[in-house]
Amino acid sequence: GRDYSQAEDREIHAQALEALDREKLNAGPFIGGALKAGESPRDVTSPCDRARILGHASEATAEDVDEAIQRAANAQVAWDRAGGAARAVVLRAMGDALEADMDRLIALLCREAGKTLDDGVAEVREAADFCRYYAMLAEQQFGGPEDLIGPAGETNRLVLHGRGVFACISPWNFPLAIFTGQVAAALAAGNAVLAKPAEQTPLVACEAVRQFHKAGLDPDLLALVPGRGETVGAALVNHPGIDGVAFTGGTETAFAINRSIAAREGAIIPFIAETGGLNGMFVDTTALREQVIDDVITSAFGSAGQRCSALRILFIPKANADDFIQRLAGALKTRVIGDPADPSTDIGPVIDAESREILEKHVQRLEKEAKVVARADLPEGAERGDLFAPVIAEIPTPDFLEKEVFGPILHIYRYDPDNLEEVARKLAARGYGLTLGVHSRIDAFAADVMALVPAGNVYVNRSITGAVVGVQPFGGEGLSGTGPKAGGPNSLIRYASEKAISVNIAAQGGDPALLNL
Ligand code: UN1
Repeated sequence: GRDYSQAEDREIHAQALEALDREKLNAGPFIGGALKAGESPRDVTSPCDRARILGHASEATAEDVDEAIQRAANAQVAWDRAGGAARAVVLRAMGDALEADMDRLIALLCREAGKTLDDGVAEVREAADFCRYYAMLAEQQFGGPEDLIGPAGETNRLVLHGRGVFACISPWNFPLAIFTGQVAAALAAGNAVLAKPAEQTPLVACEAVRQFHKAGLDPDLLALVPGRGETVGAALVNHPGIDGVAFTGGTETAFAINRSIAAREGAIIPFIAETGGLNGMFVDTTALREQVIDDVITSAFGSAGQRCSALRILFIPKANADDFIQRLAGALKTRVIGDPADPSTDIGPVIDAESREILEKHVQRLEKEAKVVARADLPEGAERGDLFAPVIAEIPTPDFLEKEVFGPILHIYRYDPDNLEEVARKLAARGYGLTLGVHSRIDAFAADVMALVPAGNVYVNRSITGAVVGVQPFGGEGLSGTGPKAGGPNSLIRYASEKAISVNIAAQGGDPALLNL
């Protein structure tokens, strides 16, 4: 692996960016291994520099979706029957292919999604980890029937198999890792996939699909159908040939998909949603100050706050608040904001102008109804792209935020420890339940916070982002998602169906080997 703190490896990164800039990239409907013309072609530009045209992208048509579903359905039966061990071979090859192409993928993540070098490295590794982890689960859980204990004279077995064709709809904030993770999960469980990437990041998705095919996947088992949610997304979730939907993205979009699926005539299909969070971190007076500062800065401003796991509201006891706020403001000033192609950059751009404008509008509200206590400076030339100056603000009530604000804005609420329960209940009442941080050295404090605030992932005395596949299975409750968690032992269950097979062996002369299903 590379060590990008070393000059040689940084040089390789710079060369990969240059090489990518000389390429002309294309994304569009990618069906049966062929890139199609699609419709509504447009330029893909970089969030770091809107004048930089990375390539072109087109959208899938309704006919493209039909064709891809047809091919997927035909290919899926053999893929399912091949079993988990055969599927694991392809998924492992995909993990290796991603790692082998790491330099180019990091460059592409930087240009198309505005990822810093550290985030790019982490993202390629995470994508490869998903492939390998789900390969392992495919072998363990889809390796053949499990014998159940039943009456004499029959065999009873339970077997997991794919549901059919899955639609995987992924976000722009992890355009490689979440895209690959969803696809790998659906494939591992024996499904074929139509994947719709976020509108902002079609190029990296197209690259991932190419890698899957190169890794030995039958191209009919994975099609890319790029486009808008209102067109392609709607076509997918309403299509009678789609047997399940996996979605990661905003809570509002999840509501819309849920309604569409519920309204489908003659179909009941699973919906796997991983959505937003209104993530809090509760600090008490026993917490280690330096640790808190470090973890808050990482959790709130890492990846420009564009993670669903990111810290949104920090709860500090009022006795320590002034000191903490001053230190956090100082720490924010040390962050380097700018072009993510520069390895020393800590915070890159937000994804697009729309996102930047939503955040600026939120800052206006904070200026009026709350108190902005620190704002970072933007470097020269920031207007070329969508850089947004990170903010720390103090909010007057624990329920000041109604919903997720997706970007580098940290809200702080100073609480009275006597009112901890009331404060925590107000946060919980918003209905989200993704990540939760606790900084304390008192068991009872951590236990109280955990009992009061719903969360799928609780982090104690550490940062609340960067869940590692297989180590911290990731996903929320309530408005934050349906589960199962990504990168955990139960990840594949809802992508699969369970079949119980009972054979009367008395009818075959007591010989269980005759019909050994
Ligand atoms: C997301 O931001 O949509 O733990 C989910 C983390 C990541 C979050 C990914 N796995 O920070």
